[in-house]
Amino acid sequence: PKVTTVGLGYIGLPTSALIASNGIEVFGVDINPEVVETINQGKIHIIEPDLEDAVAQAVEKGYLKAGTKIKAASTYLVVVPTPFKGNHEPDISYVEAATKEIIPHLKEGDLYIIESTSPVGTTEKMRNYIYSKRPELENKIHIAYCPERVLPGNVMHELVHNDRVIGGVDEASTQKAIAFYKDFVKGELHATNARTAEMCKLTENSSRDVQIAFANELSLICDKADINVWELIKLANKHPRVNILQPGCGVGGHCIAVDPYFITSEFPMESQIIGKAREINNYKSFWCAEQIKKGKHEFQLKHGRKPAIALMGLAFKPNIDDLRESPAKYIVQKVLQDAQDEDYYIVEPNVKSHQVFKLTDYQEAAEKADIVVFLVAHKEFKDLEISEEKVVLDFCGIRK
Ligand code: SAJ
Repeated sequence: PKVTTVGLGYIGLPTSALIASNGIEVFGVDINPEVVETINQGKIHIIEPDLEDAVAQAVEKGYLKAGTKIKAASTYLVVVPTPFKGNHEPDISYVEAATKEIIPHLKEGDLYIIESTSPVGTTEKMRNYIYSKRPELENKIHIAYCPERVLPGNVMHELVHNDRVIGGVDEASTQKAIAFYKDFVKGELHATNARTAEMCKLTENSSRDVQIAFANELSLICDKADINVWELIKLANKHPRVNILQPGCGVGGHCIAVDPYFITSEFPMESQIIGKAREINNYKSFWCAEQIKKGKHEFQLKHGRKPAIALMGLAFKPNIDDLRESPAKYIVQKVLQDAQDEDYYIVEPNVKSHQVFKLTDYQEAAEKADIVVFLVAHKEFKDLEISEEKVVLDFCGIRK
């Protein structure tokens, strides 16, 4: 193959399929043999619009193959997860493990790129690691960092059209990596150094986290001040230089709620706002669960019976089926922990069934419940009819 990709997840697989669809031979590596087998059959193990077609075609034409062991290529892409450990410390062990396996295959002129979200300095660390094992290759290979920036649900489009930030450990590496991405990216390719590119990825997601925290903080203030936060934000945004995001039931997903910790863990004294934003967004989920509890008690006091409660939405954001790292799911779990034999209807229209939660159709749930809690602004909930006597707790602004 020309390109070996290590990691066939939410980014690695679409990226491999895209490169292969440009007539470049790609070998994708994943530690999971089931994933490898699925892909070699031209199928996919994740849900992402247009991905299945791209993989099926690339496999059929012979440009994309998968395996569990790395094959020699001229370009290596590291697209493995970088989670955090217990104390919100970034864990780069998958990047290290992938690099370790790539090292024996490297030869003069090769290009090694990390795409995984990484703490500042990771690419330089990997360069030092590579050269410690292969000193004869020093300055004879190219090493760069180029973060992915695609939005789940729109990956196949954004991979092609988004701008990319590309930072090599030296100028030659930057240029070599730019030449590589030019073949399949239509967005602009911006040259920088590796440290800046690493920080840029962390900055993008931290910026969004901070902005959402601002909206969430406003929602808490407005709740006390008896002001409709959605109307407030809409009006404030009429100002030409104000653009406030939407409050919600917390921030989830695998990026925005994670990446800021890659900054705060390394620069705890300096990253005051970034750290506080994480706290506010986490607190918002806790607060929502408390509000549901409060609503439940108030209902019981007023009606002398326990309410039936509909919990609408489990996904980490609207109109997707991804429940991982979801604040809505956290809230549902928390509410169920405190359950005192009320009836609960749990709703997630994007998922057929769930291992833990018994799911109810959204219309049926809204009909049967006394309290309807909107956690995620799924399109199905928008025009749902809810009779007036019901209590509505809208944490995602769908009924605004
Ligand atoms: N959210 C709000 N209010 C808003 C917008 C979002 O509460 O106004 C919440 C969502 O409900 C969700 C979370 O934030 O729980 C994150 O959702 P998102 O749509 O903002 O972002 P992700 O996590 O799906 O993807 C992000 C994107 N980054 C930015 O927009 C800066 C994407 O471009 C990145 O590639 C991706 O992270 C990643 O992989 O890092």
